Amino acid sequence: MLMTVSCKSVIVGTAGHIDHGKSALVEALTGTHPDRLEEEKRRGITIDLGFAFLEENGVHFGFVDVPGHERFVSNMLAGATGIDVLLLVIAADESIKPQTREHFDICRLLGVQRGVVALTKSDLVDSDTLELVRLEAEEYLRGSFLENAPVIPVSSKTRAGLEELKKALHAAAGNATVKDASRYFRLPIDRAFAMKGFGSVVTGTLISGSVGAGDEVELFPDGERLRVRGLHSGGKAVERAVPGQRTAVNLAGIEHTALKRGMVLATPGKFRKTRRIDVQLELLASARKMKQGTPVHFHTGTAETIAEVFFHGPRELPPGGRAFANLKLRNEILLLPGDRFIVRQFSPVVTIGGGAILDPLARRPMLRDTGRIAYLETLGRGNREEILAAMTERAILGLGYEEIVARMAWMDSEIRATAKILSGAGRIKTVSAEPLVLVSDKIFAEVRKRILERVEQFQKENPLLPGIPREDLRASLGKRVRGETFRAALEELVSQKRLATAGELVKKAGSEITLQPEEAKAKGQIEAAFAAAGLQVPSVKEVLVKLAIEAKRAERLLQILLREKILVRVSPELIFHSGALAQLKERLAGFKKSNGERISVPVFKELTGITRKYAIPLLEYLDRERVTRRAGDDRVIL
Ligand SMILES: Nc1nc2c(ncn2[C@@H]2O[C@H](COP(=O)(O)OP(=O)(O)OP(=O)(O)O)[C@@H](O)[C@H]2O)c(=O)[nH]1
Ligand SMILES: [Mg+2]
Repeated sequence: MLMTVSCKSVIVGTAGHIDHGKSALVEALTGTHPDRLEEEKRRGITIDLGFAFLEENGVHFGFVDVPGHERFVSNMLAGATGIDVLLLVIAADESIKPQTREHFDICRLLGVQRGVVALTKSDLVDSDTLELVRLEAEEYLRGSFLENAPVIPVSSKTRAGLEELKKALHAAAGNATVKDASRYFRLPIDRAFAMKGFGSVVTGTLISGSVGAGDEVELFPDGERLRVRGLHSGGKAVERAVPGQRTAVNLAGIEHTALKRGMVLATPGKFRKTRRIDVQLELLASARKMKQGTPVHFHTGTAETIAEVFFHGPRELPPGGRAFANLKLRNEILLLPGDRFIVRQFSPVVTIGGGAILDPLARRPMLRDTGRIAYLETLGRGNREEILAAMTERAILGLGYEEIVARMAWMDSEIRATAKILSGAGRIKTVSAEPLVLVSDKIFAEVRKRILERVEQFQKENPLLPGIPREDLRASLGKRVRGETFRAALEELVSQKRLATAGELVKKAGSEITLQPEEAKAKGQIEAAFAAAGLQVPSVKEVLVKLAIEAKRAERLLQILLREKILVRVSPELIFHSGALAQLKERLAGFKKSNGERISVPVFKELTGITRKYAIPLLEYLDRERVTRRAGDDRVIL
């Protein structure tokens, strides 16, 4: 799909203490007051998220305005997802207050990388106070991602400083990395409602990929597949929405009451919701030390649940510390690597830390999984080759394509290119290209070794059998070896001329059946018995009972003679010597020369001197061999 993006799309999120003038500033910048609710207007505070748009100088700004009240931090968190540029609001008459700090911590933990500081209500203070607040702000932000951010005094009342603020927002927008429209689509839902004449509509900040009218999307965590009926992006109806925009999606086939904040729309059929995640966790310096098993409020995207924290390393995390942790979530959520989250204490409810998802599909930590920390370190470093190598190594059953996508959200080209590099370097083995299945070199070598051992053992135990049936060999390796791995390993052993296959049988290359003296003798006796009988063949049983070896071995010798085509099975009961059959064919050829091509069953019996019991199966055999062809009651000699 071709897309022309005329405008850069950037999400600006406000943050700051209650009553510091965030909403008024958004209105002063965009002309839209973001407070929508009756209660907000009555109380003069923001309760839930508000939105406004501004298109200027080739940049499309989507503003997300958050509430400053400490009771509504969870709403603020839902809005903080997907922020490209932070607009940190500090009122000049109050300076830094608790939610200034909390909101700022949240934005830092969520990985926001740039922003602008607005000193609002500059009309209420004198220039000395303004300078003091500026110094306090700069001091507070030192060492953080806003260390060099512009600090701009503004007044929504007098409009002083607004032009300068806009310039600063443009500069920040210019530096913002564009979210990738070519990746998988994901939209965390922050509102769901019904619109007359349209049906269900959800809104959110499009954080990745793109979505178009007519697309099918998957709703998480419910798993329903829904069709996109129409779209609004940045406040306008569009055919396709690209990331970095506030997006409204009109969905077919679902009641708006079944949709709510915290759910996610995503590319269908790729991802899995999860309840166990491995994360990099950071505890704020202001927090109390965290103990093993601590329950916390867990916020990610627009979702919120409760989590219990289990550390992979030391069982306790000091304030300001970082650790690898396994989180057990109360509700299932869609999470992907790199997603950020915030944790808040139970009581009092304050933000105590946050971090990034490393493995969204983790399991309960197990003591015997000693490689887990090293694996998480690898995930944390983010080198795709190292990650895929480590993932493959940990996948005893082999690693399939779908698993890689669900765990890492990598694109097809990324997966194939990485697998190719690792295969080329001999670090992993691609046992199937379509669908892609990878196994570690170690596991592949192990499977090859076990196959060889099995075949050798089988041939030792069954010297008269030509090989082990492929399916039996496969089954003998157990369920932990997948079909693709088995096939690739067998193929490699055959191409290395260590094993050979004959039809469905697998044997050691170059191996021949070696007979014991008494077996060789018995084999000769069987052949002689059939050779001497000509077309008046004895029953198999009759021949075998006369031998000096037991029935099972005798039966195998018969099989060998059949395989060597010395004997030929003409019907389930009748076996002939190949010499006798060759003679018969010659006699028929002679008959054709002197009597013509037609021969009846009675004449055939006469010619061969055999009874009907033998004549019919023999003729049917000759038909199959295309020596004769049936024509009514007669045969035509071909
Ligand atoms: N004098 C003056 N008053 C302002 C200015 N900006 C906002 N105010 C006033 O300050 C009060 C709070 O402004 P809001 O914009 O609602 O503050 P807020 O940060 O959005 O508050 P919450 O959303 O509840 O956290 C309102 O009465 C505004 O009129 C300003 O620049 N100058
Ligand atoms: Mg407000």
